[in-house]
Amino acid sequence: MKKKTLPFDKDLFKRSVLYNVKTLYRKTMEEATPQEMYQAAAYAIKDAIVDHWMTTQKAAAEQDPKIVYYMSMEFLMGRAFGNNIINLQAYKAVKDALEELDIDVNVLEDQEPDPALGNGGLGRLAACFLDSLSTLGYMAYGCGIRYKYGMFRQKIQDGYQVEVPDAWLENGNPFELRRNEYAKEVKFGGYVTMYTDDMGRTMFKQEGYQVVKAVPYDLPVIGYGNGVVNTLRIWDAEPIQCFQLDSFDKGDYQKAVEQENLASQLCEVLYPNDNHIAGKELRLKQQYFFISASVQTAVQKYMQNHDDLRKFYEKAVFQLNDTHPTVAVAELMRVLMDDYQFSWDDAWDVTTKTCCYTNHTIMAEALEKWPVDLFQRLLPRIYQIVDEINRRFVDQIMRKYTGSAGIDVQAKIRSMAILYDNQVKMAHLAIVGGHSVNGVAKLHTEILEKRELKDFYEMMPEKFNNKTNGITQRRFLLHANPLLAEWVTNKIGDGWITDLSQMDKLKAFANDKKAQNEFMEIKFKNKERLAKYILEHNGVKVDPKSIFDVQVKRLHEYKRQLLNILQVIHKYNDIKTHPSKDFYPKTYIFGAKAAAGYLTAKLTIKLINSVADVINNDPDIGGKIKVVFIEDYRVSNAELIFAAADVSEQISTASKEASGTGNMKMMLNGAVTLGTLDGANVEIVNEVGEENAFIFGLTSQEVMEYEKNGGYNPMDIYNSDPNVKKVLDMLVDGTFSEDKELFRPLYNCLLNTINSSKADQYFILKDFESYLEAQKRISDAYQDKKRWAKMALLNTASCGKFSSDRTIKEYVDEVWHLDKVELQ
Ligand code: 73E
Repeated sequence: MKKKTLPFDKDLFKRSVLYNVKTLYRKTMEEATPQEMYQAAAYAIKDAIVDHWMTTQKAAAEQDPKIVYYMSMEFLMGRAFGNNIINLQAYKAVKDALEELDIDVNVLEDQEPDPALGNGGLGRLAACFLDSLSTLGYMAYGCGIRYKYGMFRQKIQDGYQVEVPDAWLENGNPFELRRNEYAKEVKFGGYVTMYTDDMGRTMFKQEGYQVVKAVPYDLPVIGYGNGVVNTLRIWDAEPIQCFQLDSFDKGDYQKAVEQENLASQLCEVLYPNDNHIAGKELRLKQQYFFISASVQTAVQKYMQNHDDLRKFYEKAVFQLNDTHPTVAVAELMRVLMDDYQFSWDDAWDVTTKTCCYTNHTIMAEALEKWPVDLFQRLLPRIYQIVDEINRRFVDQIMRKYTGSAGIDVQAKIRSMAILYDNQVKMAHLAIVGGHSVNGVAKLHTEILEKRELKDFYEMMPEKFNNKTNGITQRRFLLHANPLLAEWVTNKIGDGWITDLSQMDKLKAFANDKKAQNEFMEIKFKNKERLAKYILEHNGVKVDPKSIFDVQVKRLHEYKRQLLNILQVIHKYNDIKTHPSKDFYPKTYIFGAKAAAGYLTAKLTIKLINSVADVINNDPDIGGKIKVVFIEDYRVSNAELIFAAADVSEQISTASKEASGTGNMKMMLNGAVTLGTLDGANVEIVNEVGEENAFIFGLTSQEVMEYEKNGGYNPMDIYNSDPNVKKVLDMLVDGTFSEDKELFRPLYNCLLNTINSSKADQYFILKDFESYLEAQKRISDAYQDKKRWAKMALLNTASCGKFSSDRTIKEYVDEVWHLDKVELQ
């Protein structure tokens, strides 16, 4: 039986492109610039999408399925054009049509700015989830912010990172729709007054506030081959026109100006910090802004075709992507009580049944805590509600534990209260205000239950669950690696595109010599493709026959790019002192953005580039190793990099990386993991087998044990291991910089001689020897061509579990309980 594919009218598309070039630019195709052609083609694709979008929304209105609202400060969508035509199953038709117009689809795709409304894993996860929700046929809204400037673009100048604003909207966004009719008002500041309504009830009202208009922009999220189109709704802020102000504000010129300023600042820029919260007032404003607008919309949408708001949770669920959207708990309470006259208990019942929270990190610096006075000043009514939630919760703790033998009730309150030490603890609010708390990998959830959130887990174990992250194979294999995608389809059919567990069938080819050769030949071609990119962008020539050893991710101490580059320095010494020793050539590829104010991270980038300079230009090395730092690592070049990776460096300090998702993307593309037993690496090794991964270093248990006992003394290692001593000394002896002191801060991070308990907090020296040994195993394994091919192939074959489709199914079955929408 031939599978049904979505209809796509190639000729109509062609006509539409020509027409768009004419009406948008008054030009013919010959006159149009590549950017103009991209715009014309994108509008033509949008045309095709809109039909499916309307059909989906109509079916949903009739069938009234439950909807998930995925609330997130970040959606790292990556380019839409290629992905959209893939999911419309129109890639080939569009490619052919464009060819007939003498346009190369790849050139066109490169015209699109990379929408980067996110920092890293957390934002990209949200994007993968939307792709899976549509593909599986569930109704979903992504709710977020339309930042005018997304993640900064990174330039490398003299080895240093320079941040350049990301004006992604400069040429407009052909796929978005401004929906003025759904605009909402969001109120900040002022004070709360009490009044009695006609029914004699005591009511609360915010007055003397500033107000901004939240305007939604809708972006289509297309399911693969099923015609389902969901919506990513991102909010922009606009000033309210003065004549719209209520009577209190009429004529208040000062206030009008303030409101205008507020509106212009709100959505200006994404905070470029990953796994770190700076606690800025504007960030809290951003959070409340998009949450208030989203919550109001969700309630209003429900009320259009239902009358009993007490059953809201039967049709809506809010998934909070980390604590950043947690004000949703209090905002839903506010809307229910203040706008719909709910009692506290009724509102609480609905709210807790609607909200769910995902925890993504245990890094202390990423914990969101707001000073009470700031929170209260900015959100007076919300604060009042949080205060009451806290009062009731503390009561509950006391009722539960007072009189229990051996339990210190005050200690419980200290560890669990939402308001404590003059701070609002957002994670606590999210846990108390919802019915589900999940971690993002087995190990991470275990650490939450046993350590970070132990008291909560003991008090409410039924809320806790694990949802191991996943990635979409549509973007990260079908789009990113067309050669491998085609090969897989030839071997096992195309079922894997919507059911990644079918990759298992590839295991039958693991020992097949021909299959192995084909697989490695594809890897080689992808390495050539990346080598070309590196030559064009870095001016460095790399050998596609060398091992491509890749570490691409945000720069953070816990991710230990420093461990990697120290190992490279060691290898450099090794080759210099033993020039005739057999060594298989390796290319170390780095890509990473550092938060603008994170000095250690920025200095690590400089070090990587300085080491690259020395090694790449040292004739003694003869090209045996090369070091490349890829500028401006982002979703679009990530797709090239993953496809070309032989070795996937996942070397975080065990217990620190909640899950990781780059690890899964590289596995999917046939890279072998060199990693610690951290995050989802543990599950990757479980799936692929220990013999097909290279694991090293302390376990999370061991790390946590050291931490409990105040760390360890790296000086002991420095003094006893001459390799370590040599490498560290080179950081401060001028080898990599004329200014000997330049890298001193990194040296001091490792060997803090003043306060040894602050030295090497990420166990870099502790894991160094074990890491070297794992690198050696990799080099040996690679030289056994057959063994390597089998390993690489088995990695691709074993990645079935790591599809975000699987993750979403688990959320649906165990937490959200959504119904599928059926299209005719
Ligand atoms: O391990 C990753 C995880 O794979 C984790 O560090 C990341 O989330 C990914 C998806 O689950 C993450 N990012 C943040 N917290 N965890 C974060 C925190 C504050 C601001 C921005 C991002």
